[in-house]
Amino acid sequence: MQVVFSLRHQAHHPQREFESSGFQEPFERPERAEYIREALAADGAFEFVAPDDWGTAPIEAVHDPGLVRFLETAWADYQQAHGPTHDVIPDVFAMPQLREGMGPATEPTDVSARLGWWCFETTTPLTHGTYDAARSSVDVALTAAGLVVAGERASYGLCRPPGHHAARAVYGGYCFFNNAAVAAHHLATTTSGKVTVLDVDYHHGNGTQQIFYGRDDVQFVSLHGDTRRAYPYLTGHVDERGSGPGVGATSNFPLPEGTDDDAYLDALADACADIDAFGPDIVVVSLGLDTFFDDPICDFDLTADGFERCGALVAELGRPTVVLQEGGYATDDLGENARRWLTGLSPVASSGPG
Ligand code: Q9C
Ligand code: ZN
Repeated sequence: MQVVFSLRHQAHHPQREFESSGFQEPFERPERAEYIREALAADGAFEFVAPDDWGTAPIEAVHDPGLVRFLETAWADYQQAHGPTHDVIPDVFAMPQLREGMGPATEPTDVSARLGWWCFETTTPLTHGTYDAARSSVDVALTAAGLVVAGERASYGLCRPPGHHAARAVYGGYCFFNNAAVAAHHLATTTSGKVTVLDVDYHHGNGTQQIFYGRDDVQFVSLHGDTRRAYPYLTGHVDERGSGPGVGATSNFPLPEGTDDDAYLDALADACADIDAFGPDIVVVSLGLDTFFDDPICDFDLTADGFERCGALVAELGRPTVVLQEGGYATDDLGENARRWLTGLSPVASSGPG
């Protein structure tokens, strides 16, 4: 299987993230991608390729161009106004309730105020190299998508930073651009086929759901920690099924604390039944490995064996599949967990090159 990877992800390396009770070491750090790269490089079944440069047009096809412009310039603007700093985190969020009854706000001009306009939470710092890394992560996703268009049965984009929490006009949750959504939109519009995004990250893919909620050409199916107890809290409930022409093209499977391999695979089989009913031409998997029993910020109980079974079940859909990396914070096990999931998807690849 071909693996798309770029060292440019390393340009995004926040020093700390802010959570309600204070600053902590970032969970989303460069070693995550490096450990996955090492584990796949040590297995002869995987072949590495560099991403192409796709520019900003495919990003602006799903995101507000204002968000792209902001991420391109905000770090430098902030340094000029308030620097030097390493990380930049918003302090005032543009909550619509603030102007209730007064009409909507417009984008502020002050850079600190713009941070709270384009970002929804505090664990996603902007740094000197964030824009560059986020752009390269999208390039990785689009290049992996291109491999499947060119005839590969499966490909893997080792995206970092992740993407699925980024909505059309707001970033957060360690995500800046929604790699899976950019790739799925690109696939749906350039192949005029139907595309499913299957999101198996522990956290609900609120951004991807939001981007495709009203559409019938891209299905969104997610398994996740029930958002009555888990981040991002505001989306991911079973009654969210899509809107307008998209009604029925969104499916959510919220799961309880302690969900183990067998329980997860049962839910994944139900998700796959919804995918079969939709009948996509291509599947994009948002692969979070934070469902692992030893993940430091999540509460599921999956094992490496379970990940291989998940990959094998997705292979049974029998459709070309683009796998894109999302979360996963048990850094020491991340490489092996990714390798096992991909081996389950593509067992043929393990028995020889190509
Ligand atoms: N107390 C991804 O896995 N912190 N993002 C939540 C809840 C943010 C996860 C804190 C978690 C973001 C891609
Ligand atoms: Zn996650």
